[in-house]
Order: sequence, then structure tokens, then C-alpha cells
Amino acid sequence: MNKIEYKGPESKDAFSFRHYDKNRVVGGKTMGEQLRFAMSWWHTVNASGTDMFGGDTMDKTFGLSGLDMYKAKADFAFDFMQKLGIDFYCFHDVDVAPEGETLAESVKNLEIMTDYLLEKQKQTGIRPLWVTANMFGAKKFMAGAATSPDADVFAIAAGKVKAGIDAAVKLGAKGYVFWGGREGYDTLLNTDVALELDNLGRFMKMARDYGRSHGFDGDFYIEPKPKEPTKHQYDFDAATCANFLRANGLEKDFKLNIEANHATLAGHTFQHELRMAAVNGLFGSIDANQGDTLLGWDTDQFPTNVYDTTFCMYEVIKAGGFTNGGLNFDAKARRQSNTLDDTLLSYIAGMDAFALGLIKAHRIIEDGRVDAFIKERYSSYEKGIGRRIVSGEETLESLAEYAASLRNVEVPSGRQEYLEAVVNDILFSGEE
Ligand code: XLS
Ligand code: NI
Ligand code: NI
Repeated sequence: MNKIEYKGPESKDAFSFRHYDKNRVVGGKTMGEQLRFAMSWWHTVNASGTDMFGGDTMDKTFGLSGLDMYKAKADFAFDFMQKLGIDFYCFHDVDVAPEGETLAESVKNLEIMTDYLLEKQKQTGIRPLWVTANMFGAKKFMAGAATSPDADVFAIAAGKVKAGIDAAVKLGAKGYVFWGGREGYDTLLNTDVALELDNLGRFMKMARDYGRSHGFDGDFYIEPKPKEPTKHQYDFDAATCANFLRANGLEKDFKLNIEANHATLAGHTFQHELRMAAVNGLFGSIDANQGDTLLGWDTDQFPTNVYDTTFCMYEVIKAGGFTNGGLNFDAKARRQSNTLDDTLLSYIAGMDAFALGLIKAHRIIEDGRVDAFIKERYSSYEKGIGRRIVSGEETLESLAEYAASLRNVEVPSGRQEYLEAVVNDILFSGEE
């Protein structure tokens, strides 16, 4: 196995990192510690290039079937992560083990495969960033899982989450994700929204209670997404999820897993979603990918836009960095990029883009012009009437009295273009 090495920005070797230098210290911590990259099992080990209009362009069966194939995939996955120096992976139950005809059969398969994964983990030190259960692929989940109109489906989903949490504890994962694949509706004509939302809350509370009493001490995450596959998904965006978590008393155990492409679909920037998570005390983890603003679906492209990775890492640093979370590449090489070399090159591109983002975000903060501008802009709240408003000493009446005779109030310029130019200076000049 040839490891991908850091060779510096001038390197023309496609199979080298130009910016990601795992042990390099940036702002007091190594790049590896700050970026906490994870491999997504479903895209990397399973996805075969199929789309709505055509079948596979890649074969990832390793010429095998059944459990043998799943073991070969696991061997591939651990080699792949070691090659890249990636310490974490993320998976759905059905990514790593075949689904049986009953819940009991599926759970058995998962146990066999997590035994196998645990052995590989012991040899390599790699472990899951988070675990999840696929509750959207099978036919029985066509109308949702926790929000299905059918109570038996709710029960099967509960059994899958129980097995998923057990797997997380066994493998030492510090995260368990809920992405509400079909937790939403296609038409209100057939939907009892009030019951579905209550059931979703009940389901999450059951998961929290089971996890906390069975050794899961990591973070639960909700991964917001506004649409696709359903027309409307209940976990629309960060702000909607924050409200849902508080309404159900789940905000101490849950955080958010923000995905770049889902932000785009919600009509927000990636940075907006990260900021909303952070200001609500819910910043947790990130699904690192990028969408295409001209396309209305989740294209799950590898992130290569350095403005986006920079603003993302700026938010991560401001939020105090990752604790249990990290950057999971929920991304796949394009259908035409159909060799395993392309998969490797995609990861290198994504990891380098985030390494650059980390370096540049630190530079923006060290430079200080952006932060100083914001501080100055709000300085009226640090003294006089502003300080009294913030400290709660003023009332509508007292303010009306204060404001009665104010004249010629001038709000200073917002200087947006200047600030954008500062960011460009930092992005396109100076050393790394
Ligand atoms: C789909 C989601 C999914 C979750 C895990 O759009 O991004 O991949 O991350 O279920
Ligand atoms: Ni995702
Ligand atoms: Ni997605």
C-alpha cells in the first residue's frame, strides 16, 4: 500500500497532498486534529455510479457476494483510509452488512460484520465518526420511518436504531446520526402532520433514553435537509431542527450534522447553516461535500471550492473546533470518474481544499481586520444606552423617552466590498 504523502503546493504528483500535511500545526493544533476527516462508506465503498437514467459505471463487488463481499469491501475500506491517513469512517447499517428478511436476521448480519470491523479497527486505530441506520431505502419505509402512518414500520425502525446504537457503542463511535430520509410528506392531502411530528419527537427520545442507559456517551445528531426524497422534509434546516429539538427537550443530547449541499437546497449558504447551528449551541459535525447551484438536487460532489471551505473552517474555529464531530466526505466521484483512482483523487482534492480552508480561515482570524470591523460595528452596545439595553435595564418606555429628541442618527457604512477584498487578499496572497 502506497501512502499518499504531503509533497507541498508545488507538487505536480496527482497522488500527493499539496496542502494537507496531517502533522503540521496550524493555530496551536495539528491539521489532522482539527479536520478530523472521515470516509463515507456508502459513497466510497458501495456507490457504483448508477443514476436515474443508467446503471453502474463501476464494479465494487470484488467478484464476490453475500458476507464475503461485505468483508472484501471492509478490507478495501481500511486500506483506502490508511492510504489517505483518514482516521474515521461513517456508515449506515446496510452499508456494511446485508439486510435480512426480518429485523432479527439483519441485526445478526450486522453483529457478524461489526465483529469483523472491530478486528480491523484494532489493527489500524481507525474508528467510526458516527453510525446511522438506513430507514429510507427499503420499500417498507416508502412513507417514512418514525413518521410512517404504519405503527409496525415505526417499530421496525426503532429496532434498527437500537442495533445501530449498539454498533456505535461496540465500535467506539462518538456519534449517532439521524438523517430523516423520508421523514416528511409528498402531499398534505394524505398526511397527519401533527401526529407525524409528535412521533418523530417520541422516536428521538426513545433513542436518547436507550443510548444513555446503554453506554453511548457521544452526540446524537440530526442532519437537516429540506427536500429529497420527499417534497418537504421535517428537518428542513438548522433553525427548524433547533426548534424541534427544544420543543422536545432534546437539545442537551443532540447537535446538528450540517451538510453543505443540504444548505444549498434549503436556499442557504453552507456558512449560514453552520452559523445557525453554532449560535443555537448545536454545532456538532459536518458532511463535507458541495452541490451545484444550478441543479435542484443533492449532487454530493467532492468539495473543491476554497471560498466555501475557508468560510466553513472559519465557522468551525469560531465555534471552538470539533469535539466529537469531524468532516465526513458525504461525497462521490462523478459517474464518469469511474475508476478507483478517481475515488482516491477525489478524496485528495477534498482534503486539500479543506486544508487550504483551515490555513486561510486561521489567516483571516490572525489578520484581525474582519473581526475588528464587526466589533467596531456593534460598539454602540458596549457603552451608554446600548450597554443598558443588552443588560436588560431598559424598557420600551425608558427607550421612548431616551429616543424622543435624537436627531440625525447616522449608521456607519457596512463596508461589504472592502471586507470581501480583505478575504481575497488573504486567499490569493502570502505564503501558506
Ligand atoms: C442524504 C444524506 C445521507 C446522510 C446519512 O442526503 O446526506 O447521506 O448523510 O444518512
Ligand atoms: Ni449527509
Ligand atoms: Ni446529502
